[in-house]
Amino acid sequence: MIPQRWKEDIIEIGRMGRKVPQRIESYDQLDFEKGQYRLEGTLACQKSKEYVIAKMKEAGLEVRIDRVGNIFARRQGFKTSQGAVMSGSHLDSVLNGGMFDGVLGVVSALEAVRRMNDEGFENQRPIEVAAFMGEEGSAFKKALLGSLVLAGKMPDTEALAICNDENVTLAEALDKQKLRSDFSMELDDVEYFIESHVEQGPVLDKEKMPIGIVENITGLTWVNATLSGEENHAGTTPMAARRDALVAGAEIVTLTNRRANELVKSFGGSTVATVGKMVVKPGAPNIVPGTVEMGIDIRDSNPEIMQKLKAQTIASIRDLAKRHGVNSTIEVPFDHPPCPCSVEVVNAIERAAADLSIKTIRMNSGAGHDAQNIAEKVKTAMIFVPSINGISHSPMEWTKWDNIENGIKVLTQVLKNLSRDRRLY
Ligand code: HGY
Ligand code: MN
Ligand code: MN
Repeated sequence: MIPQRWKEDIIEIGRMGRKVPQRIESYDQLDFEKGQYRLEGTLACQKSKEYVIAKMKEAGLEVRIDRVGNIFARRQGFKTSQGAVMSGSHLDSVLNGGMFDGVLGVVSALEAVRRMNDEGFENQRPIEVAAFMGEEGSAFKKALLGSLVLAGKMPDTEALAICNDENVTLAEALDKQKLRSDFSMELDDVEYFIESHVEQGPVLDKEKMPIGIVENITGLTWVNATLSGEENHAGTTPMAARRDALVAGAEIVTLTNRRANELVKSFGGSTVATVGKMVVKPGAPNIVPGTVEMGIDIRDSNPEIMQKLKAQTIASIRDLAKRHGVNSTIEVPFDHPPCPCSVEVVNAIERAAADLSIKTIRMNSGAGHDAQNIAEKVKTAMIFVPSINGISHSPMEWTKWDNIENGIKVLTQVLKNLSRDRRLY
């Protein structure tokens, strides 16, 4: 029997995130046209945050929002001097994204606290439920932005000045939504962090395993390039006289893909590279493309290989642009190193699942997460639940309700264990 409370939260936030708000409650209702558009700064994202804040208050939590819009909700412990136990994820989505990515982690943490309320559990360490701002980088250009500032890796003033495609700064967007304040959360006051998340990959679903415990989170970096050639008439411009930005761009795509495959072949590792964005301007068949804007996503759990591929990609962009007579400007909006998780927290999750007779495997994460920023200062690990066919960043993203219930059970147990006095644990 699946408790309705958290399921309703996920369905309701998913409803708000669709261009045409509509409830989807089962896998067979999924539709490629009905993805999530909860980009940071949009009305859909604002509504999902307001919904979650209301639920946090209903659960008796003390809600605070920091300078860059990270939301924290605290269940006071009776040993407030001890470091808190924090759990959460993000509410923003990618373009046409799935309804579980991020939302599952926020709702699972909220539900864990509601279950503690139901049974009158008394936590010694304070417990914080967190919803981090702008994890996807789909609006304000840098992924994991809210947790990057929280971890002290970027000044809040720099983040607040970043503009979205409508040239609205993050500060303006958050002020308009009344979703930021002067509160600041100090990670020094946090002892443990656990992020629950859909796996977004095929391992758990293929192995029919209910829970994954993340030991390592991949490194990820983006290389954004603008190639500027010369718009011209497709009929009258001789081939030899062209400065075609797209021909250069197309070679960069195939070279990047080939290099990543070669690295996987030689090192058998987790190297991935994707040219996920390619905007051709002006974009008509009878005009030689003058400008191409590319976004390249490069990842590896081995930092040396990731840096090597990033450097090779940057060098190739410059070289191929030159060869095709086009100019190139390159920007690296962020570079998040791979992150080993805390052995203590991994063990704590494993023990909690074993106490509940729920099977687990240890694994790596090919997706980036706020947890990798928090881990810079806090003992951190992640709980994964299966993604059907490993699909994510797609409207076809789905996780079975009973798998989510398993994840919530394990999260609740490990948060209770960690929030007791360390001597009991
Ligand atoms: O891109 C990622 O890996 C994450 O979903 N932001
Ligand atoms: Mn994502
Ligand atoms: Mn996510």
